[in-house]
Amino acid sequence: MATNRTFTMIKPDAVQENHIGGILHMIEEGGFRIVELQKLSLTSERAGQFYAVHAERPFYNDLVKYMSSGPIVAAVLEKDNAVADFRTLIGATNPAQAAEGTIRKKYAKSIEANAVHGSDSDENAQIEADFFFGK
Ligand code: IDP
Ligand code: MG
Repeated sequence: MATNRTFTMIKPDAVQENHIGGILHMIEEGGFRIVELQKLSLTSERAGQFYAVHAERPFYNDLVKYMSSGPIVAAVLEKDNAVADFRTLIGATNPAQAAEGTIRKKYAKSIEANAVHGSDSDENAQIEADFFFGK
């Protein structure tokens, strides 16, 4: 995958509260094209695999429980400089520190239930997109 793609999830809290449309609107308004899109639920096993990089962190078990607590929306997005620009659009991990105009500022409820995921590198964007949409 080239540097013009990133991967996102709309997390269970945001799906539960009917923010799929609002978040996809902000994504499109931000100049991203949605190239893959799927609503699905993660088992705790799959959520654990996705976040395996955080397995040693104190919040890992809660994170896996949360991410498997209800449906999510997974998507692949395309834009020049997609990874960095999408991190800017979503804002800081902790919504208390997220800038005005960001998705997390508007929709996140807590540092855990923070509405959206965004890949942190081109390499991880490819791995994460393949995790959901790979053949
Ligand atoms: P990111 O999603 O902004 O890249 P990461 O540090 O990669 O943040 O953490 C992955 C996810 O784990 C976060 O989006 C959030 O849901 C959760 N998380 C991160 N830090 C904490 C914490 O200190 N307490 C609880 N959950 C956390
Ligand atoms: Mg991360």
